[in-house]
Amino acid sequence: MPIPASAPKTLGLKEEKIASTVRDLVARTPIYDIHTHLYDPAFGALLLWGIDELLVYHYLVAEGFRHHRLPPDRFWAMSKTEQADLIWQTLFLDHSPISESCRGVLTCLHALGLDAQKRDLPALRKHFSKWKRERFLDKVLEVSGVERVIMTNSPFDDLERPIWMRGGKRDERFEAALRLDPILMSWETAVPRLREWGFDVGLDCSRRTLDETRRFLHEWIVRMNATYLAVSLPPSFTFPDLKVAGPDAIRNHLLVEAVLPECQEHNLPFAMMIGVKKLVNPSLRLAGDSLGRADPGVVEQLCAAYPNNKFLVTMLSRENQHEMCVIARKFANLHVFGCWWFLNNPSIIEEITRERLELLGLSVTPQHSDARVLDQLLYKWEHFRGILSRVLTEKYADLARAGWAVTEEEIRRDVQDLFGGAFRRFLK
Ligand code: RAT
Ligand code: ZN
Repeated sequence: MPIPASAPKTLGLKEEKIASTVRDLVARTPIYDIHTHLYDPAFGALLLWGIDELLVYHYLVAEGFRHHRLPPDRFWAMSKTEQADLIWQTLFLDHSPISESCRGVLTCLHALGLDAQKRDLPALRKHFSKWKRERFLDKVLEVSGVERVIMTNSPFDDLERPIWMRGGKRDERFEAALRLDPILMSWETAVPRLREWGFDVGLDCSRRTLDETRRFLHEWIVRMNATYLAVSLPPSFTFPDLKVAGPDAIRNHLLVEAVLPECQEHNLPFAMMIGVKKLVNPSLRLAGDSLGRADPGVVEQLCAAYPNNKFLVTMLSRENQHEMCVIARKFANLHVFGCWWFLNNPSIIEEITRERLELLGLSVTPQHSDARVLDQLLYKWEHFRGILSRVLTEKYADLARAGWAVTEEEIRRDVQDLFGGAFRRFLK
């Protein structure tokens, strides 16, 4: 249907201008990347970057095994360079690199002005060896248009913990998210560590244990200046009655009597990343996780039962996305974010982004990068920008046909919301 003659002419953009304006604003609006596995450079070698790290990204490792069929222990015994060589050979030279993770490597190289066309891995390595970490960081943030990133930080990580304990200057572009998997997913492994660090906790759910867990959380929230607390949960995650004993009982006590009160006290959201089946193939290590359909009803229950808490939620199963959107319509204390992990593929991102915009308008954070290697910011966001531009253009064109022509200023505001503005408002 053409735009009706009555559509406001002076105020809004003409249909043919919408696409280029959206593309331009989506390309230029700075991004607040709310979930990554990147580190502030103060964390030294924990901040991964460069071609070999890109090639041994666990998404690619998993794909490599489908072709080379090397026994996993032989693969893990290889050096990082050898692993990268094998993945390059298998996924880029023996076959065309059309999977999203492979294409991602090429987008990164392209964005850095490197010529992958020659298929010369040693030459690519040589190029990366010229960079110093800090300069490379500035370059990647500049080219990717990312202005701030939120890390994933665990006090239980033996490499990370001493750096936090030492303190020191932080790069303001990196914020912390306090990750609680050991506390909520394997309390029996957390207890001895917490005791070793001077917290009087036990395997029970005594008042003392809960208070001491809160004291631990409080210390780390302050130490990290955390932006939110987070956990990744299995598809089986439920929220049974606290009085019912069972394997989930401790988790639920810790959740509602330690984590949620502590979040509330600091006015911080609790992020639940739901749907991971850990290590279905342990021999693949980090690449060995899978997913399962979860029950979004658990989010509904928590949002209703704890109206003074804020919840950030992303779900791993494609089948859970629609239900999640409907739940978010009911609870303003819920903010949906990202196309996580196995969903981070163009066809699925496009579908989910449309679904979210149609059900939730602009009150979502449609994407996060989950980058583990700094360079990946270049591809994860570039690929998303293309999709978002397409979807937004279509939505604004639909509005124009309904007699509502958007202005450039309105598009700018909306894109800012999707790239972090809505999240910032949710935090307040
Ligand atoms: O996407 C990933 O890299 C996964 O391995 C996970 O880290 C996941 O994103 C998570 O945060 O648990
Ligand atoms: Zn992640």
